[in-house]
Amino acid sequence: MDVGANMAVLSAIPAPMFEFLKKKPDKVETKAGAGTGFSPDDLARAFTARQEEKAARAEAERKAIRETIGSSLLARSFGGLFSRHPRLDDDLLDEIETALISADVGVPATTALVEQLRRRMKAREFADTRALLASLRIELLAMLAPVSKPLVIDPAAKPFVILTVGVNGVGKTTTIGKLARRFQEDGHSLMLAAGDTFRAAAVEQLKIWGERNNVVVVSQGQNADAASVAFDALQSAKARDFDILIADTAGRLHTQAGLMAELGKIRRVLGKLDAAAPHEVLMVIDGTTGQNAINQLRAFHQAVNVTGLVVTKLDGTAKGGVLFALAREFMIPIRYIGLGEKPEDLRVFDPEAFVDALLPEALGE
Ligand SMILES: Nc1nc2c(ncn2[C@@H]2O[C@H](COP(=O)(O)OP(=O)(O)OP(=O)(O)O)[C@@H](O)[C@H]2O)c(=O)[nH]1
Ligand SMILES: [Mg+2]
Repeated sequence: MDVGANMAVLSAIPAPMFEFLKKKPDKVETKAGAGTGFSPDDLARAFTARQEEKAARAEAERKAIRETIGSSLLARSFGGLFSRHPRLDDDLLDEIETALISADVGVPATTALVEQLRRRMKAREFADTRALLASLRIELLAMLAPVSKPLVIDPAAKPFVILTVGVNGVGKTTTIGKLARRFQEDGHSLMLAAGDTFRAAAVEQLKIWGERNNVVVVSQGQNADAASVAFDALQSAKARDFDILIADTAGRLHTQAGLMAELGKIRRVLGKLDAAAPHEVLMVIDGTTGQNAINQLRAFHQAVNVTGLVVTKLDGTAKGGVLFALAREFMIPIRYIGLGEKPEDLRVFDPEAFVDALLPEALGE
């Protein structure tokens, strides 16, 4: 694993925002702002600024997805398809099938998609290839719609506990750094638990970063019991009133029964302190894994009841289609996608931007 890359992500997290509200109020306090030290105007301006900032960020997320996925190998394999096959015939359908299979959409999902298109083509429902493309886009979107549920931090959960799990090297620790940046930008206080106790470097990298960025990291050194680290961290986060606790765990193969059972123990131990914890079990999946991702998710889901997914490394792969296969098989929300190694390269999953990038509406023209 690459400690250096993780450190780059972790150390690039900016100071918390909300500087505006930290400034001394320059107006006389009135009734509506009484007790807060801010006038209604101050609060209204801060609210508007916050809304604008959120809208700008959502647009930036969609743009990043369109640009990165749009230039990926996957999108390129769809790219020439309609110009090479301007006619509605079986050749076009065969090409679509090949493109979907090579993108790792998986055989069951691909067959369902293509057979549906074939039926409608034979029934002369499509006037031209553009109409067929439009229908394919709708079908792809429909597959992703059920898993489009962004992670919402419940303010009533104090702290909101996120347990990250996944096989080795998929991007768990990097994702935690990216998430920490996001949550800080949203004004949340957070604590991290260095639950990867297998490697000294894993604990160290979180500790060093925590010191630099003023984020508390709970650890117990190498070979400590991961469940006991999680327990201590939750106890401490509760006592100190943190909004969010993110627990890292060591990577493990989904076939290693003992290690998978350990994840169940971490889960149970957290539940002793807060019956609702962990509030999110976030499984990180390497988007380049291919169909094996299905087996991984099945095993992790069985062990710890996964509630959300992050699919990483979708930059520069032709295999992003695994998202469709995962969605079809499990319907577990895909919270974020990883589009690179930089801190900002974790994006809220937006199915429309994703399908738009893979199959632009203009492709059939
Ligand atoms: N290109 C690309 N690389 C990524 C992405 N996410 C993570 N990586 C890289 O993947 C490598 C492994 O990331 P880690 O965060 O260490 O993965 P991990 O799951 O914590 O690994 P273990 O703790 O060893 O199981 C690092 O080099 C990361 O920079 C992504 O979205 N895109
Ligand atoms: Mg790690």
